[in-house]
Amino acid sequence: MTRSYRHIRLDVEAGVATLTLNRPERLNSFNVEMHEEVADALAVVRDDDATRVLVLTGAGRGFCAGQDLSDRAVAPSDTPRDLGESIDLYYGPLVKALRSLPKPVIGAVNGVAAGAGANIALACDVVIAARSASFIQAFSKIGLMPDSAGTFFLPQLVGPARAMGLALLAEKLPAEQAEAWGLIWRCVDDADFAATVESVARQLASGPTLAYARIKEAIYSAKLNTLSAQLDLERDSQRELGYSADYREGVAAFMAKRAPQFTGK
Ligand code: LHQ
Repeated sequence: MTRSYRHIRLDVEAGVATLTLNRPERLNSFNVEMHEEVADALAVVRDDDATRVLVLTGAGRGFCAGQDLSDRAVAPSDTPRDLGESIDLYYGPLVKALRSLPKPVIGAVNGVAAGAGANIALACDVVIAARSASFIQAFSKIGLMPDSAGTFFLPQLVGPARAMGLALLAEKLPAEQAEAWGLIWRCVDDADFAATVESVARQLASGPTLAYARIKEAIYSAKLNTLSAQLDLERDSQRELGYSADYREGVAAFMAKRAPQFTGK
């Protein structure tokens, strides 16, 4: 199934939805229309039970250069702009939608990820970057600060010292370094990038989707919870998963020494 949009593509095949940001001439930077299209596509992916993993990627040589700085909605002009509005309406909901999607999201970072584009990549659950890709907290170069939860993700992922350096100095962090610092899951050679993303997507699309949803929820709650609250959350989720068809299948397959056939239910 392919859904037609103007600035993105949504292709769904064998349980894998691929959302491609598709404004390559502007390094897939966001304008209002693209935000609206992405929000629509994410709702489609969320509501379709047959879709069990989302891959977010970019067309052309970039992943996403953040906000389209020429977009009239945010470009500085004689009339003051309320940038908070754009965050309230678009960037915040986008980050929350990716995090709360009850299925795994792969950030397939094919090229440069800058500004909000870098943090949208970090909002994905598993980030795989091509070796030629890079991450730039470009905000301070234009007099802004990281948004799209950059100030939340960065210190958690790489610690406050590196988070601060990345945000203040706005230097390009090559994918290889991003992997070494623990910012992303994996950096792979450009020649292997597409095959690696596809193989991880297929693995996740044939996995226990309900368990993945609970894993996401638990890992993302951990930072804010006490040990006791986290143990309670794990108990409640494990209880729910214990009733799932995939648990039954997983154990049956283990006992029979065969590969499990998970249905995501
Ligand atoms: C672009 C952009 C772009 C428009 C490349 N816009 N055209 C939230 C709330 C509200 C308001 C403000 O922002 C935010 C969040 C944010 O994301 S703020 C941060 C916005 N992003 C940036 O500041 C990054 C700007 N881009 C760059 O620094 C460079 O383009 C990078 C480092 C990403 C890539 O550099 P190069 O590989 O040298 O490519 P390039 O600069 O030549 O870009 C290629 C084309 O894409 C070029 O157009 P042209 O017509 O000259 O070929 C750029 O103008 C265009 N482009 N980013 N964000």
